[in-house]
Amino acid sequence: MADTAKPKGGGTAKGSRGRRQNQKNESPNLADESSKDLLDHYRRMLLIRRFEERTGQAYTQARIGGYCHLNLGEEATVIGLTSALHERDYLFTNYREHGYAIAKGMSPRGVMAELYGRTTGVSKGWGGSMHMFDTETRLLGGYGIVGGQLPLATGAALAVTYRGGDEVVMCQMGDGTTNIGAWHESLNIASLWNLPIVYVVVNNFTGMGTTVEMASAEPDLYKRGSAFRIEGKRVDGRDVLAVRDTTTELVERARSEQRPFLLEAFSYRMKGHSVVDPAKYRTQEQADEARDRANDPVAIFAEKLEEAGVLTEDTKKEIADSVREEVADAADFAENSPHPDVSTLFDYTYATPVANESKRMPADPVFAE
Ligand SMILES: Cc1ncc(C[n+]2csc(CCOP(=O)(O)OP(=O)(O)O)c2C)c(N)n1
Repeated sequence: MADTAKPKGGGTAKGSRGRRQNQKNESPNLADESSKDLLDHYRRMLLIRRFEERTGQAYTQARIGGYCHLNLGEEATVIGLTSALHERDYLFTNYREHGYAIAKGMSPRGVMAELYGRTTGVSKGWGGSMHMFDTETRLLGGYGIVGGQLPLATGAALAVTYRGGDEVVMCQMGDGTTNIGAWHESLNIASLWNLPIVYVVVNNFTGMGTTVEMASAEPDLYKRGSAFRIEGKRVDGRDVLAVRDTTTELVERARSEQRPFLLEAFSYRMKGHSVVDPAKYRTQEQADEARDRANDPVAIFAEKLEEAGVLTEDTKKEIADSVREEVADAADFAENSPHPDVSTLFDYTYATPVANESKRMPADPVFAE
């Protein structure tokens, strides 16, 4: 088990600061990287940032309904994790998944249209923010039940093994999810049955308003696989290249060794738990830390690229403009797409027809009786 970081301090902000200060990054040397790849990472991180800002705005304008959780502050984690996956690998996430959907290959148009609840959305408008799903890009949801994705992802890894495939399953979750029963059951089975799965805990230090230290007897979350003999690592989730490399190592080991692994990536949640959460439970110190430019993965990476001469002022502007256009186009596309007809409400509930499936609507007489 890699123990490169020793967080100090219990409590709240102190614990998270400890993690940040003690994490030793093995960030790759930029000179060994192709400029094209670096700029591509940067562009995709910026796309998620601007997409999520636009989503927040559209939500407050009542264009988007239901629950809505943003990846703001987690862009390096999202891009680093997904860069390590092959197209054929599967990804399961929690409800905070817009960025993952785009990073795994869904179009911003399809994701935005889903948020708007339109037929052109990736789940035909019936899923919304928490239920992006696409068999083609192999993002198999988006789950609103905390921990709901764990048994499903574990089952997918079993299916891969059963078929003799060489795909790997990645199962993303938040820190709070490591205290859910499904966590223990899933990791136990995955280890017993040698399943090719990487469980990824995105540690933003808070499950809604509850800090990791308040909820977890072992707050070093990457160690929590040890009860199941699952090797774990922690990485600085603000560093896209470090995340990519650590994840690649674990994904490829899962593939070649046919074993489960655990990765903890920490980064800051810039805003509240969901769009409607003003995060008043945070102390001023915690709020400042979350919004500190030194913890902003997009700003960190831009500075790094600028220093290395990879990102010039002109390129930065070009990227910013094209990202702005892409997000505006996605929002226009969503806005101008049709709403689904209510008669199709049950059409996509099951992959195959189910004999006794109820097709009754709440307004049907049978409900009124
Ligand atoms: C089984 C279940 N219990 C409670 C909730 C309500 N809930 C939604 S998100 C959340 C916090 C989860 O935190 P974490 O796993 O750290 O993910 P984060 O939102 O920080 O990304 C809770 C308790 C739920 N959706 N499902």
